[in-house]
This record gives sequence, structure tokens and C-alpha cells, in this order.
Amino acid sequence: MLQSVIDVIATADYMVALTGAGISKESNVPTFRGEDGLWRNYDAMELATPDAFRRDPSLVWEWYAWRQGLIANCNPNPAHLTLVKWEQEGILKSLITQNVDGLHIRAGSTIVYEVHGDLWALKCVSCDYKGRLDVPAEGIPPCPKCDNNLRPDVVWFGESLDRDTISNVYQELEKADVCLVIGTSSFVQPAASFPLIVKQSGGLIIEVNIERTPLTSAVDYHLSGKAGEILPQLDLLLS
Ligand code: BV8
Ligand code: ZN
Repeated sequence: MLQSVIDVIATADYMVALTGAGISKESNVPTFRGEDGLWRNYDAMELATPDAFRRDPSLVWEWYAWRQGLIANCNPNPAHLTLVKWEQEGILKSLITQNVDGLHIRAGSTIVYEVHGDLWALKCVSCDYKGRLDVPAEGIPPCPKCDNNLRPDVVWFGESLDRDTISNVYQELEKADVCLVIGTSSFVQPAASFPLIVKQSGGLIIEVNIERTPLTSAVDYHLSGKAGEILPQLDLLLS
């Protein structure tokens, strides 16, 4: 099976990757739904919403500041680095990530679509101010333009994804003949349906995950194991 995956990757015209929290697990970034997905017994789903922020902005900011502190000490792992190498070798044409940890960009990937935003990015709840933190937030950052609350510039549940990013992503998916799906529970929409767009136009799906997911029954190849081990292994066999 590994050999046929190698052949698919080696002969792909336009391979794109879709990644989730699992690709950052070996960088010690907690995943969303695994055993480490909880914070002070809150479920991420309860906190990553506009209602939670309206109700208790300081609690939500405490959660984001905690994650920023965590991620500031995390580094890209061999899975991120393999995708950088494949972009440089022209094997990987673009990278669509649900992660907000910024590790793909820190690893050196340049064609990256962060469909759920960026943990360090800020936007104002009322004016058009946008900014960035380079250290974890302390309390609720105030808007320098209008003094209202700043919020993390990420996509919360119930919020739509950025229009331009999404139209670029759909263009990539239409061009793709192979979709490499790495470390996602394929649960959150609309990202979970991205690989199916590639399949619908006759493309192939390769899934790398430590467990089966709702996508597994639709994939052409399911490689079971850790992304940080499987991706470098595939790269070795490719060269
Ligand atoms: C929207 C940013 C509508 C915040 C996140 C049907 C259609 C459309 C929408 C919906 C729908 N049904 C329900 C919805 C609503 C909702 C949704 O999908 N709910 C789910 C729970 C059912 N979707 C939305 O609200 C989206 N918005 O659709 O808007 C709309 C349309 C028009 C106008 C207005 C509104 C917005 C969703 C974005 C939410 N934001 N994050 C933040 O991060 O703080 S999502 C969050 O989950 C993260 O981004 C995360 O990346 C993402 C997905 O999770 P995963 O990345 O998959 O991580 P997870 O922990 O779940 O899984 C880890 C996987 O890795 C596991 O499979 C594990 O086995 C594997 N793994 C672990 N270790 C390893 C490994 N694999 C390999 N190696 C390892 N070592
Ligand atoms: Zn403002």
C-alpha cells in the first residue's frame, strides 16, 4: 500500500494538503478533541464562539492567552518540515490548514491558506482595526483606534470563513488531483468537505491519521500512524 501511495504522490499533477490539529500533536500543541483538548474543563466548542466572547470576553481571552503561551514554546515537527520540502520540490502545490498555531508558516511553507485564522492575529469588535500580538495577551486588549475590545482574529463556530480565502481554497481544490489529509478529525465543516470536492472531480484522497475518521470510508488510502513519522517515511521512499 505504501508503494501505491508513493506512486500517487510521485505522479500527481496537482497535490494539495489539508491539515488539522493532529499534525501539530508532535509539536506538543494540544488537539481540539483529544484527551488534551480541554482547558479548565471547558470544551473548546463552548469557548470558540461569538456568544462566549460576548458573555465573558476575559474568560475567552484567558483561554487564547493560555494557548498563545503554549504555542510560543512549540516548534514545527518533521511532518511540517516534510510539507515545506515538498512545496520546494514542487510536489505539494498548496497547503490548506484548519490550525491557527502558525507552525506551517514558521516551518517555512509559503503557499498556506489558514482557513480558521491565526492565533496571534487581532481584530476589533467594532471598527476595522486589525493587528497582531507577539506575546500572549494580558486581559482583554483594547483597540488603539476606538478603545473597544479586540478579539482573536480567528473563525469561531457559527462564523463564516473569510470569503477571499475560501474562494482561493475552492480554486485550489478544483485544480487538485490528489488531496493529502493529515491529522484532522474531519468533523468541522466546511473544511471536512474539502477533500470530497477533490474526489468529486475524480481526484484521490490520502488520509494520514492515528485513527479512522468520518472521512476514512471515502478515502483511497488511509495511512494509520503519527504524521511526524509517516510523512518523513514517505519522503524517504519518494527520493
Ligand atoms: C460555518 C478556530 C456557517 C478557533 C475552529 C454544516 C455545514 C456548515 C457548517 C456546519 C455544518 N454543521 C455544523 C456546522 C457548524 C460548525 C461545525 O462544523 N460544527 C461541527 C462541530 C459539527 N461550523 C462552523 O461553525 C464553521 N462556520 O460553517 O459558518 C455560516 C455560513 C455562512 C454564514 C454564516 C455562517 C466555522 C468552523 C470553524 C471553527 N473554528 N477553530 C480556534 O482554533 O480557537 S475549528 C477547530 O476545530 C480548530 O480550527 C481545529 O483545527 C478544527 C478541526 O479540528 P481538527 O483540526 O480536526 O482537530 P481535532 O482535535 O478535532 O482532531 C485531531 C485529529 O488528529 C484527530 O483525528 C486525531 O486522531 C488526529 N491525530 C492526533 N494525533 C495525531 C493525529 N494524526 C496524525 N498524527 C498524530 N500524531
Ligand atoms: Zn476599534
